[in-house]
This record gives sequence, structure tokens and C-alpha cells, in this order.
Amino acid sequence: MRPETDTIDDLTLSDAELIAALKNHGVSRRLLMKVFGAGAALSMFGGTAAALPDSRQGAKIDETYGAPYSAADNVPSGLVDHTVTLHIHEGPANHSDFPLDEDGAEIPVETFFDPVGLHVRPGEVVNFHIHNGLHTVTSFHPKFSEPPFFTLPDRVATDYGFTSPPVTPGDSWLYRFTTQGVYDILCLPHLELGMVMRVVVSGDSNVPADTYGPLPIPNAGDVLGAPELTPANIVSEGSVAWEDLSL
Ligand SMILES: [Cu+2]
Repeated sequence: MRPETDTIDDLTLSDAELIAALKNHGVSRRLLMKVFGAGAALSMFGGTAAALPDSRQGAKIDETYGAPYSAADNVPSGLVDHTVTLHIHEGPANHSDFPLDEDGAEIPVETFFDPVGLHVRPGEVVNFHIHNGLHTVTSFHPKFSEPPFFTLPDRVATDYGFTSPPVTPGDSWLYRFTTQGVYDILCLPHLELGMVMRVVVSGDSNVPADTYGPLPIPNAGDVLGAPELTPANIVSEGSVAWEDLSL
């Protein structure tokens, strides 16, 4: 959550904290030059964020909209604990008979998260990195439903949902998982092709209960129902590769 006190009028913040707060809120370079002088404004936009304390770097990850980095941006080193790559794969597939169309015929394309199951400790940051294709990283939450085309059940441990913007090859989207539990995640353009994954957030060997039940969406339900994606297996394995999923 963004602190409401981070404004240019709050003189209790140090310059470094104030710059970080302003960067969070997208204040223009012109205003920064006016407030801090050209040097501070230029250094802030010039990639010196690594000089800021880690706690302030972490504060840039919004609980609903995460933190996007275009292919031209450098993801701050030391911030990422896990990486998931997003793929669209045409031609010979990892899985036969997946995904299927309405007539039960195989669609000759696989869109997927790899790994498709991931164990994360509370507070850790995941970098969702786009290998190829156009995707989103979106939580299963009613907020992101698009009736009458699709309705999303609530399958997150928080009382709010989260999503990336549309992201393209080379982009990264960072999200920090803070609340223990099971998070089912989808790609909005490729939900019907079964592009979903599961993140389990817990301390070390704790296994959160899986209370969600079967997902009544073709292809996506098959992925989340695979035996390798039970919370117990994800916690025990640490991660589950797409090619190892039983489909
Ligand atoms: Cu996708």
C-alpha cells in the first residue's frame, strides 16, 4: 500500500526517501528539477536507484499492480528471489492432447508459465519474465472477470486481486507475495488455452490447505488439477517445471 504521507510537503522524509516516494508516484522530471535541482532529478532517472536502501526499492512494488520493467529497463539486482518465464510455443508440444478445443481436438500451440508451480516464502519477490508472446500475470479474483465471456472465482489468499499490465518479450513484472496461502494465476489472453499456474506462499515446510476445489474452466482446470500442483507437492519440490506436469 502506498503511504499517503509521501508528498513533497512532507519534510520529515530524507532526500533519498523523498526521491523514492516521488518516483513511486510518477512525478515529472521538471518538478523534480524545481524541487531538488538538476543533479538529483537526473540521477533519479538515470538508474541510480541501487543507491537507495533496499526497503525503499521494495516499496515500489504495488500490492495490486506490482512493478513493470520494460525490456530496456534493468531490474534492480538483489530484489528478485524467483523467476518465472512466460512462453507461447507453436509446433511440437510438451504435452500431447493439450490444449483441446471445444470439439476435443488438440490445438497446436502451448502457452505456459515455467515453472508452473512455485513455492515462495512470505515477503519474497517473483520476477515474471516474458520469453515471447503477449501476456498478463493476473490473479484468480472476481475483479478481473469479463462477463459474459468468463467469470473468475476467488482463488487467492488475500482479500484483493492483483495483475500486471499486458507485457511483451523481454519485459519483466515483479510481484511481492506477503500473505501465506495458495494463489492461482492466469494469463488473460490465454486463459482458454490453459495458461495458468499456482504459487504457494508459506514459511519453510508449512503446507497451506487447498480449499479451492476443481476449476470449471477447460484446459485451465486440467493444469490446476494436475497431481504435481497440490500445495503439498509444490512445497516439497520447491518448483514444478511445465514439462514435468502430468496432462
Ligand atoms: Cu499468455
